[in-house]
Amino acid sequence: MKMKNEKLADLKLYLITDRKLFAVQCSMFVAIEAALKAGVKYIQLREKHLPTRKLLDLGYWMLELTKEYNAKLLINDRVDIALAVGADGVHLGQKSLPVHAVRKISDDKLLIGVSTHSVDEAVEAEKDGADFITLGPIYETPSKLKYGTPIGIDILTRVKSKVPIPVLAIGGIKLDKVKEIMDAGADGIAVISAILAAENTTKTTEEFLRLIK
Ligand code: TZP
Repeated sequence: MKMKNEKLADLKLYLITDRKLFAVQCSMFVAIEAALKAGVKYIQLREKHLPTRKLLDLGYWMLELTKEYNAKLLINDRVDIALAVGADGVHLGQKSLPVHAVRKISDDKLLIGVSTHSVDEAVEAEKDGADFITLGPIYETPSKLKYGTPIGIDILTRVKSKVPIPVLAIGGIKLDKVKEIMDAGADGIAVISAILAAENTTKTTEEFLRLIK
């Protein structure tokens, strides 16, 4: 456990995939590779509603890519896929298997992140043994309320005072918000569109990393 948390030191910028932002899948790989080249060290493969075998194939591809850049790959929700492809971890939602059950069936081999949306969920995830959490949506996201009502920035300070594991802010975060989020106590930032839909992926990723430090 201690080893795992030491390794989380470079969990500052967490890039989450969304194939729907791209007309073709290979463009998503190009953007992800550009972000990896620019220094992203944690990627979450979050592709909802893909048939299991397609997701498995995508998992293998993503693992090859992330390994090349010495980055970590977490799979959203699907512990079975994470174990099958040999990913570094799994990212659980509020309706996923709970952390303790994932630790049990994975023989404690996976890094475990949990999506949270309130102080109570954050405290619960930490108690259940999560390695880190995402907290949001902090702001409105491009896809509006699909991710829930924005919870605002002040909650970051409250969660940080109660939860010792890394807390990554998520939801509608663009470069101009990084400073206020880090000032509020976040350990890092999780993004989809700010990087994957950026005109210049490399520059945007580099700028995020610079501002987060
Ligand atoms: N969970 C809370 S907000 C969100 C997720 C997956 C979406 C974040 O996307 P974006 O484009 O960075 O706002």
